[in-house]
Amino acid sequence: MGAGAGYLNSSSFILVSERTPRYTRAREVSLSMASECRFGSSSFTLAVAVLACALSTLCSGQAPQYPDFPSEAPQNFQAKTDSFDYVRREVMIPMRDGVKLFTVIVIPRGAKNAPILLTRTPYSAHELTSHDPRGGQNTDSQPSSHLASILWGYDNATEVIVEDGYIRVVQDIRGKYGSEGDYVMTRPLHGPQNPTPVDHSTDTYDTIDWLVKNVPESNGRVGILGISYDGFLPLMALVNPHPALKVAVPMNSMVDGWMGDDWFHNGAFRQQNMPYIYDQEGSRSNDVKWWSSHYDDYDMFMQAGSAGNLGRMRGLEQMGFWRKILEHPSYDAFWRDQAMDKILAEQPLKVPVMLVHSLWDQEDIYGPIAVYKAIKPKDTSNDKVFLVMGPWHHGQEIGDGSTLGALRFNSDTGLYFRQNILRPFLSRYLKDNSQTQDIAAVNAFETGTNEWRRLPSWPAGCANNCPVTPKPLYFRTDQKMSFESPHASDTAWDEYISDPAKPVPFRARPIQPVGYGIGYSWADWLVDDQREASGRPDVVAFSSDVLKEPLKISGQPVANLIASTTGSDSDWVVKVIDVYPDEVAGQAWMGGYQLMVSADIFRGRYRESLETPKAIATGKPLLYKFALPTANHVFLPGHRIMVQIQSSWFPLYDRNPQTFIPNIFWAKAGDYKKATQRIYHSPEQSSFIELPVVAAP
Ligand code: PG9
Repeated sequence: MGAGAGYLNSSSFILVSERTPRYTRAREVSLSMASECRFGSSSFTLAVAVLACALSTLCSGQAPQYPDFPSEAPQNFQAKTDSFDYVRREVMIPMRDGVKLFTVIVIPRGAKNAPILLTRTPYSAHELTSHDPRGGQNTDSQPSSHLASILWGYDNATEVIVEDGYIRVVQDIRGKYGSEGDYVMTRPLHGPQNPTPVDHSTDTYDTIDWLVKNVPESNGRVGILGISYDGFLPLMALVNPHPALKVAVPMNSMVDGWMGDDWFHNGAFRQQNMPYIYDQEGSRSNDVKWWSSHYDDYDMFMQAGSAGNLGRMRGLEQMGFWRKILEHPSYDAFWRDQAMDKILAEQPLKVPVMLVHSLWDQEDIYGPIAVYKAIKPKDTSNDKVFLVMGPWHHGQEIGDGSTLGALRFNSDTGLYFRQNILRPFLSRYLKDNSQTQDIAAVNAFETGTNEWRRLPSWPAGCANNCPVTPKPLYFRTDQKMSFESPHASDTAWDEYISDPAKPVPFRARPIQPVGYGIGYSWADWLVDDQREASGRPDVVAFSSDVLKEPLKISGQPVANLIASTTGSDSDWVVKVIDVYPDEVAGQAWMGGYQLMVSADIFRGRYRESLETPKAIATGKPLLYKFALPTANHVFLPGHRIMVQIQSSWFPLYDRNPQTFIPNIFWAKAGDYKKATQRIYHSPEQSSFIELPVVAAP
């Protein structure tokens, strides 16, 4: 269209001219669409033209100048689903405060007296019950007439649910997706952190109450299960549980956001979870998305400086949970009061629970074991608290568990869990007239030998309760390790320079954001080969001699570092590693592999108190003692034990500026300083890792 020529995009008027109420909208459209009424370049001509454009159809009140052409889409489409092997109901279940929660109920066709398996989620009940039979997990996926197909994926131990005839119920928690109400991240129980009378305990109670009264196909027994956030929710269900709740299976539960799950580990902030907060709180349906600005997350976080600054640059302070994180960098009442292990330690034990833990859980490696330690002592009849640990990443137990990264387990450990542990456990508590099933109190996969072990308790070295004894493995001169303590002739320390301008990457660059699905390897990072790190000048690596006998550890290794820094604050990362033989028959890629079996980070300012950070005395050897995640591992003959120490794990964890400042979220460029770090190993100042060594049966 040439300059000066005019045209009217009349379709915008015609479209809305059928019914009177739409005229209002038509007028708005006509004015806002002035740019589409192009008559000339001068503003006066344009104004006149726009007016003419607006009046020509609207003021005449004329009907459209063409025949009626009705929409082909039915007003209320009714799908013909009689051939489906399930019936789907979508309901809004009222809570005690009047808020209604969107709930999908999927019933095997013809079911009678069937138990209910409930999952509550912030991740879309619709999504969790609408998977594509081809394995897709996107909103455009095609539904299926088969229950087994729609329930594929996250949280759904599909074959157990389908083959055992459970009624599947998935509910959006308040404030997310189809549910009404306000969203609060892992909403705490009513109390100091939550002034309302409603929480996940009351919402679960109200939901179960409604379900047993309104789902006539059910036998009135309900089990709750879920992974991660959805694994935190079954823990909440155990607080004042509804009498119809007969069993809970919290898997990879988020339990304590500060000690060692999603937000911090021992005070070091997991900044790669900032996008999670953004997406989760930005909108009800996660439509507001964090954006990518660098292919390598290492560059994105370096460019921003501090996590606080990155949040500010991205508008994250609009999200309430981010503001709470900024205000609570230390282990104060905010975190302590909502730690689920501490809460459940105070509750009577009424409902049988199976806690499921992944030995390489890259998100919630602290929670399940912490809950086990808190509630097992109350299980005096030894029939209410069960523990499963498998060689999995976060949530892998509901998928294929044959491999993890480079590791091969000789069997599908996920399938084994579902068929031989989960299935009989659920059936025992949920089915009418079910036979008592023989389920071990602890089912623990032993990595290294790749065997499942049935154990009476945890930690227990073997079925007969072989003792587990803490045994110090000392750092020695020449970067050696031994069970013999240092000699007077040993050198007194090893040192390295930690430079916040070049933090140690936690995995090979370019570093991906946290993510699952095609192209993402985040889930596997805890089993990445640590060889690259062991060769860096800012990582110190101590190794044992080649083992002649197998050495089994069951439990949590404890780091006892005597270390000094020339800074006034410092992070200490300790990694216990299995070094494979130089060549491995049949698995060439494992030759010389350095596999982390237990590792964590500790922020030095919390050495004396987790609540009140304190500057570190510069240059002074001080003890840093902290427990590492649980392992159940056999170091085989021909392997070596290695321990690596470094002072950054970037960008998963934010950088410690190495200069003490009150709140690291607001560290300025000038606060980040190089420091010389020393690890002591003299007879007087001996650093060691206490290994939970199992005596041979
Ligand atoms: N690890 C995720 C999470 C749990 C709880 C809070 C925030 C994040 C998850 O996988 O659900």
